[in-house]
Amino acid sequence: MNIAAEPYPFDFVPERCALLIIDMQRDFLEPGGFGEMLGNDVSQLRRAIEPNVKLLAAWRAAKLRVIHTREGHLPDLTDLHASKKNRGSHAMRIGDEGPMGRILVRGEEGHDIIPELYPQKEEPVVDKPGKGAFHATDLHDLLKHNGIHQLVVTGVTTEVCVSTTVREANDRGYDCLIVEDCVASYFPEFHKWSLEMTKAQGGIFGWVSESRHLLGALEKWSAETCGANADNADTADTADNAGSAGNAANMTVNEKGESSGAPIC
Ligand code: TIU
Repeated sequence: MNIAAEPYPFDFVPERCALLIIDMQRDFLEPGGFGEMLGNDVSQLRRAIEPNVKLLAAWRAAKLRVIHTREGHLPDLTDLHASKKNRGSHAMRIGDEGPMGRILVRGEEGHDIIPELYPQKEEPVVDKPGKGAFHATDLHDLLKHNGIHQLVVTGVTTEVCVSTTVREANDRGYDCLIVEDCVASYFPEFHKWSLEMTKAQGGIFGWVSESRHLLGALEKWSAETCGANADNADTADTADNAGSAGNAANMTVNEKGESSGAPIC
């Protein structure tokens, strides 16, 4: 299924595609967190919340794979190298006590995902110590085991963790599409140029599109697949249909959140 995108249409294969939501954490989006501590205006990021809420709802309704990431460190900071800890000249550093708990530390309030986009229990959450979601995580294995080779990427910030992750994914063989209105930066110019860089040179790192195109495609996919499922349900007692693999009624999501086949409508 083709989705309008730049530099050219994206060949969306829903059952092979995950929605990867990068670091929509309180530390970055709410006052008092790491983002603000770095001197940034967090309101710049908040415009991406609503489009993400809509896209996530549609993705969930289509029963497709969703993965969330969080940037942060172990409470003893053994996974925080000195270079990251000491960078800049801030009064507060990663691991220090802030208004939402210890800054960018796993298990603290500020480290968690904002309530609007809170993960459901079957949705994996990848905790990452770096900017890229592949560095020092099991994301690549998780995707391989679930048959995923395309990523629709949203989250914050466009030029830091989103862009780093897309570049890592590109080098590992994934086709990535960044959803322009679902990513955001503290710096509008960096956001703009980061997207330009992604799609330059024939899509050197991937594709850029808008959530409305994804929403349309998801609606079409759900209607087609659920239509097929309804047909199967009508004839489910015939020998030809009983137990057939790969049909629309065949999608399962197990307790580990692993899915297979097509959506349950
Ligand atoms: N500072 C900044 O723009 N971003 C980060 O530190 N992390 C993410 O982008 N997630």
